[in-house]
Amino acid sequence: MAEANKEVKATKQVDPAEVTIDPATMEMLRRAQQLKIDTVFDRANVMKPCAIGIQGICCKNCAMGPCRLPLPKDGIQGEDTRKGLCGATANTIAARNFARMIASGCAAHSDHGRGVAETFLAMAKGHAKDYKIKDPIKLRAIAPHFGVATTVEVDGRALDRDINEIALEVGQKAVREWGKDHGFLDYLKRAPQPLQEKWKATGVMPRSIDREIVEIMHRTHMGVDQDYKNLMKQGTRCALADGWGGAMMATDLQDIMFGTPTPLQSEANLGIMKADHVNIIVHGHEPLLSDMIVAASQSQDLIDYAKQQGAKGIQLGGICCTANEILQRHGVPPAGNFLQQELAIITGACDAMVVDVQCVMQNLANVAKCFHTKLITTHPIARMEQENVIHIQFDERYAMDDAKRIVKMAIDNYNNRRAEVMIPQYKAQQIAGFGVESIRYHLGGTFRGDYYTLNDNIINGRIRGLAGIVGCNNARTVHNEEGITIMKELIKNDVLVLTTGCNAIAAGMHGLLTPSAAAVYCGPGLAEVCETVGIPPILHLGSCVDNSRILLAATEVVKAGGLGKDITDLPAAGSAPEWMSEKAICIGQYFVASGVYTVFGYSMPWEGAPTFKNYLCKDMENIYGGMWDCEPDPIKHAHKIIAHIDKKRKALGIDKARERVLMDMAARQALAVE
Ligand code: SF4
Ligand code: MSK
Repeated sequence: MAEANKEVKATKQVDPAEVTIDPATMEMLRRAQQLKIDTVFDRANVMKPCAIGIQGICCKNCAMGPCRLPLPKDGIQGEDTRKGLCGATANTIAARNFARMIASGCAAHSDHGRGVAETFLAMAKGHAKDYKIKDPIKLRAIAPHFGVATTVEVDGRALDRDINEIALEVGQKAVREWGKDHGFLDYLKRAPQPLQEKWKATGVMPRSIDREIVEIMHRTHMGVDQDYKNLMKQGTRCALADGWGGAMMATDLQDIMFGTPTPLQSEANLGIMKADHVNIIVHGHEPLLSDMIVAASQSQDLIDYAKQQGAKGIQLGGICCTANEILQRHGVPPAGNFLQQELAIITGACDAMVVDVQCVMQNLANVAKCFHTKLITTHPIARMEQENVIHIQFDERYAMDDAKRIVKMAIDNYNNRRAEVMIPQYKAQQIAGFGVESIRYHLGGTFRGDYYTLNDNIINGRIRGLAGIVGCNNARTVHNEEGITIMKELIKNDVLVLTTGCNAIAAGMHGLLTPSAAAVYCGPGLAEVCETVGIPPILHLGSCVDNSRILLAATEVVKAGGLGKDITDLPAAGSAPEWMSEKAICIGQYFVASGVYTVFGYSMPWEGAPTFKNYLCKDMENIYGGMWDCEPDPIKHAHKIIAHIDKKRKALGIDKARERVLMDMAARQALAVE
């Protein structure tokens, strides 16, 4: 371990108990400190954020800058006269920065989606032999959204069309959505009609995914769009191209190729790693390779090979959204969320960490150097400069071969462990794998699977409302604390929570994703529903791109009736308590533009531009029905959501508690007579 001391610069150490609420994370941080290996927690302690950048008012869009526009100490008195060298106002600068975050977030999700669509098309053409149509029912269900027929008329009869023909046409149409040269994105038609009308009237219907991203980059170049409202109009169009475009297609096509999730049992946290197994951690976002690694690690030849090397088997685990992808479809347990990625290596038991794209910290390479861990990058657009990193470029034409090569490399590394193995013995049980389809089944029952039962329970007040609590960890906040506190407060107040991303992993780690959590943490109404149908009070809906599932679940609630005509009418809200990624800003904007009140935690890059902030947090409600907010205090955060839900319940006329009457036979007969 002398190498650790040499390679990694020690920094000002944090108190592990002050930076996380998770005991496994605390244990590994203590170990890291003993070994003098710095982690993101220490680095956050040493490097403070720029006081101007954090407020959104630093512009570096041309070489005359960076121009910084700090707020005067006594606030804005009278006219706001701050301006950059070119004259750009604080509003312009903050809006340009915000729009660029949206563009980056949309690009990340949607380029992921493009990769999936291209692989889907290659599969349909027979060029990617290891991928199959695992869910033909879902393929038939989504084909009409692309205008692809699922039946063919023969002798006046409508017969089912060949599934491979449908796949080919869907793949071709899907790939074109990134660069189509006329019209609007096909999937926009899936939104409730009033929402589509709103988008048309306000001119924010996305045309093609790439175009909306490119147009943001053009508009935010020096000397182009200098009106914060017009900039945010394009920001909205781009965000919608993600939520109702690239991300939604990624989810659908992944479900078709890898299986639509159904609830399954698993575990979560670093304690899922096993000292006597070959441990492989997959990390990033795209399931194209990780799904193959699941299959490879379950293949008998590789299990036998692992045993020949002295291991008892192969333990696969995940970090970040790749973890969510293989959890929801295969039950592979997450080893942790974003802030735990370095810690998985510090266990000394990680034989290989395989990364693809997004949320992968470059410091993994420095940490891996201190252990035997093979750090393997797999994506051509995401490589690392450090020499100890191995690059195995994944090729979907030889997907299983690549996956097997990687798993074998991990097995070969098992006997190279050189540090003492210290796996924190903390993990929790969880049920994950919910989706639009399984909510219908679980809350609707076997015989009349639908959203009516969910709506009934919202109308009768057992469920007060719905909250989508999503997003990351952020080293500027206490790991998992905000998300967990908010979710507990919401379910205590009978709000059913839908979760994705690293927040979903946090919920699993802290034991909130089991049906039995209902009796412990929920208010009486939500507890009764959860216990009756056997669901957790917090439903794990997958990865970052799967926030599209939340949009579609909300659309199903609208369709089922009784709760208004549009998503904005629902007693529902969105939140990203510990956000850090630009993708979160993009998600937030498509939630807002879909009519959802959306609260973020930590801090938002609008504080230095009060007029721009007011536009996002107040005026947008008049345009889209949804608006932004920021609240770092988790209890206040939860109660802002609850207050919004109550406001919507009142508008729907379902705010009065209805007396529940247990009816006897005579009372029921009297009702029938009426
Ligand atoms: Fe400064 Fe304007 Fe250049 Fe931005 S675009 S760096 S505000 S001169
Ligand atoms: S991985 S974007 S830290 S949720 Fe999707 Fe987690 Fe946020 Fe990355």
